[in-house]
Amino acid sequence: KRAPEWWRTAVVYEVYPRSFASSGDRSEGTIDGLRRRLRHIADLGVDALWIAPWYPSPRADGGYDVTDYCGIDPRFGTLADADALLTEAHASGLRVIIDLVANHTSEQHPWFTAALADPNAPERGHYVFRDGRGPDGALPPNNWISAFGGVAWTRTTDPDGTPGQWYLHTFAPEQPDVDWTNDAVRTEFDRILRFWLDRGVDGLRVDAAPAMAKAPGLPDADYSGYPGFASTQWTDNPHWDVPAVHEITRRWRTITDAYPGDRVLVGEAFVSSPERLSRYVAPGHLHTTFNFDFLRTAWDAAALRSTIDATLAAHSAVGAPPTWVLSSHDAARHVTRLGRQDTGPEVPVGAVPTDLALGTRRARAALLLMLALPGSAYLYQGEELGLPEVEDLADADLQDPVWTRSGGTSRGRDGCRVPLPWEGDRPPFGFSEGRPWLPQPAGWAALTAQQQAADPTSMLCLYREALALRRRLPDLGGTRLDWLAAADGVLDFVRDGVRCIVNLSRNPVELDHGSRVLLASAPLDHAVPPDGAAWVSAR
Ligand code: ISL
Repeated sequence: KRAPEWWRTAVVYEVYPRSFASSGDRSEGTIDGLRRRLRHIADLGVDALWIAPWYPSPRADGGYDVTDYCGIDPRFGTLADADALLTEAHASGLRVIIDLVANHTSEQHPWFTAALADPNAPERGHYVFRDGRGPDGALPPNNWISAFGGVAWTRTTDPDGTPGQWYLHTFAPEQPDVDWTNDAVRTEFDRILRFWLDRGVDGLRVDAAPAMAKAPGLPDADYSGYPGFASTQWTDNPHWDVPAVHEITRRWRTITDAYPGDRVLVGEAFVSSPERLSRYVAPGHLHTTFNFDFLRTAWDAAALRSTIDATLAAHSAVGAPPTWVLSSHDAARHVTRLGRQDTGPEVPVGAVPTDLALGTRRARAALLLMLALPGSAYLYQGEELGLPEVEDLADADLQDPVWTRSGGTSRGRDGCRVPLPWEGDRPPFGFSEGRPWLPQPAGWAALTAQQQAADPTSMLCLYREALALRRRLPDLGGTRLDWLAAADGVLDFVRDGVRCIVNLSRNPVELDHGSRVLLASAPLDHAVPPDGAAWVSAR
């Protein structure tokens, strides 16, 4: 009998390379810096790392605007550095997943430059160019809006200086959407996929997967009560999660599966429901996806249980592993989110006071919950240090397009992208020699990796212990989960020989006499305290 594929139970660590570790005299992360700190990831006990885009890019969207899909941004290093990283990661027992940004290119990609230079160039067909509506085509071709706010179309100027066609961009104007009905686009991305698989990557993360297909004819969207791109209520959207997207992924699956060694395609698909998510991992499509539902589920036992049950049901129906995510480079860090007492995830960070001690206790419990669930989990760099969202970055330091385009209504995503604190008692905390590209809070002296490694009660030590235990406990590797009867506000379930108790109520949960505790998020004293969790032997 064949062993289950590694990605069905893998814990994957997201590296945001600009903020992981620097080298030389740079103020931002490099591949060399990542290589030097690879031990940190290996010692954590994860199975793989996923590296956010490292390609040449003008960085209008932090690297998600690519000009050369088969190159490395010189600010990060060289292809030779990338090869060395792959070799060293593999030697340390770590697989490597890289990012595939296939919904759009940079506006500075040679295709787009050629498309702008000549309205009759074949490259126009690589993108979604349309004539405008109204007199002189002065209105956008339809009413679609961008994920970053504002109209999803930008008008071009023809080489002779007259106003020209409009092009579609689901994200920033610097990120024109490619047209996935165009054969040249499909062929080129086949080549890109093979380029990296040939180099030895273990997988690719498919960025913004739900954006890739658009409804034929590009009809106006119905935005009445518009709740946001991946809202649980918006299921019939002509430019997000359109069924034709699944034809693109089927093509890639054929390419990937022709390679030896269990290569994996991970979909980044923030969609309306677990059932819609499971369509991305139906047989013959992507192997697995990110499930963002914990990001929009309140710290509430009933809500979490219903998210878990719906996720398990939808994924088991298609034979794909459920996955779990608490943080990413797109969301406010969960220590901060969970530290907003009794508020749902929809409340913007900063709108209510944050209790970081509370958020930290809950984050510790949330880790034990996530790692006890069936399937695969994604960690985001810095969560193992319990880093909070940096909410007080100066306006002048903010770089994220969500901020620059929102007119100040959103602070953007820079607050979760602040460079990691490695060691020492003041910034840059061993991240770089000079001033880091985003300033680190002085208070992070207490949160450096070095400081925490020496403290058995630290977040870092909890992550290491939980991940080591998860590897040693085969019971956590299966797909079965049995709920036990529990008091209000308590999650209690068994995974064969391991029982997980998460206490979201205000009362302690007494443990049975003689219980063998395997790991706890907080000191126990015969009971799991409020906002605590424990793994207990069920044998
Ligand atoms: O924020 C989200 C989920 O937490 C989503 O709305 C997300 O922004 C969307 O699914 C796409 O994100 C990805 O592509 C973007 C890029 O800005 C993000 O950083 C990336 O993760 C465009 O390439």
